[in-house]
Amino acid sequence: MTIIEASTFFNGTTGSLTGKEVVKSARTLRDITGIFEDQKALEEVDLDQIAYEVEIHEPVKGAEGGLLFGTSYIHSGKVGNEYFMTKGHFHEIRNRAEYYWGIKGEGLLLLMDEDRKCWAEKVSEGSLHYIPRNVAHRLINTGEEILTVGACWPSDAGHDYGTIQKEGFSVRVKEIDGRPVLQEN
Ligand code: S6P
Ligand code: ZN
Repeated sequence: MTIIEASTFFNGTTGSLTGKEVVKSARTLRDITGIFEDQKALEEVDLDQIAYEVEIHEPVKGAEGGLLFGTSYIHSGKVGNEYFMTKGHFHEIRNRAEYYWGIKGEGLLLLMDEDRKCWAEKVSEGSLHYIPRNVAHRLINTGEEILTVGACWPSDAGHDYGTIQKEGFSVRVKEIDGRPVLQEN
């Protein structure tokens, strides 16, 4: 019998994942232009800047019964008065839940059920968020530093981006008088 060295590392302070089976991706503003309301404001920003990055420890692909573990880094910024945010998605297998937890920065987790009822939870260092089954989720950086959020979800959950692309969330988060405000979409 042997003792095996760990091959993947998670830095709890920065959220950083390194080592084996870690997959990294990034989305620029150009990749997500459609999610912002103020299309005119998009002409005034650098579309090639990164809106968010994701690191995922992916020991399994799509298999039922597995888990995935990731860190999302949402950059700070706005398009018009709308904050940088993730595309947002339902899980393709709708009944798959997910955990999020705040690691660094300030933001909101916008949630929407299948009846399009929306609510939001404040995300900050140490906050824990249970995303129930059948609930779409989007992270929004309302602060001035990078919003870093951990996640763990079933490996077969998948992403349904199409529904949000078509119908959006029923609520938008905008900065009004220097504060985040929820507005009906
Ligand atoms: C996956 C989990 C996160 C998001 C990430 C980016 O189920 O919820 O890893 O994928 O925060 O967001 P999005 O909406 O672009 O996938
Ligand atoms: Zn998810």
